[in-house]
Amino acid sequence: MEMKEITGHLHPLTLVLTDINRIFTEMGFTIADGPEIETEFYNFDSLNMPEHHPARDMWDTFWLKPLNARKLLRTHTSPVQVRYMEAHKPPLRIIAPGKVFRHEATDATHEAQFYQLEGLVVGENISMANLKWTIETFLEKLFGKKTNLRLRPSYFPFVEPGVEVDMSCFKCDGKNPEEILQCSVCKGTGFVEILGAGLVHPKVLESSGIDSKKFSGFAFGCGVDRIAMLKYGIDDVRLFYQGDLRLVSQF
Ligand code: 2NL
Repeated sequence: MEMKEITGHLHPLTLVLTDINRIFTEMGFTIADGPEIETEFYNFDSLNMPEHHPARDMWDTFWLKPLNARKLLRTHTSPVQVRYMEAHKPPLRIIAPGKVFRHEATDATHEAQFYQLEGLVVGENISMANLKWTIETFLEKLFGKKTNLRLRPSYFPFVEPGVEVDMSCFKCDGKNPEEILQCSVCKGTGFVEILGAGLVHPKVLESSGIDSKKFSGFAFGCGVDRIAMLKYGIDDVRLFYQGDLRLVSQF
């Protein structure tokens, strides 16, 4: 008689989120959470994006009715970190993993609902060096091997300076030119884009009641779905949300 699959499986996003929580807990971070329905203040204003700020257009937002209540589905988990800064004195080390929402069309690399991981460290003399070491250590633990980072200047309204971080490809290592060209993960570049980060903008610290003359901090954000796709070689983000057991039973 044919044996039917009877064992349960954890969803690949659950596997990655569990890994992330374990790694950061080991590094002394606290896991923070907060509401998925947010106010305009926590999702935008407190993050140095007042009304009519052009950078708001970077996030296509689901506004909730009635529109004059100014409530929305959070477009990132940064509001969780803002709420945490309001409620706690530095030094602090937190991550904020959770579901976020974008009002945009779906394709192989975009979903209207997905998971984001944000992280925040605030203390005295926190620098880009602390940011780089923390990201390096996290990625090494997550992908199981040492990676080299490449920081490129970029813009996010809530940090200054802002960077985009690439990691050397965990599949081909970005070393052997022959191998890199055929690599299915980095598509011949030797690096993969993994997250955005920077030093917390003084206005963001001040708006949560932290003295920006005394304290500084770094923050980062990345897509958990994107990390899971890279790690497990999945080419369409929509597969995570279709409930098809043929996907889940492979993990
Ligand atoms: C990206 C970029 C980023 C942050 C997120 C952050 C949060 C607070 C203060 C300052 Cl409370 N910054 N988060 C900073 C830089 C980049 O995410 O591309 N995410 C997918």
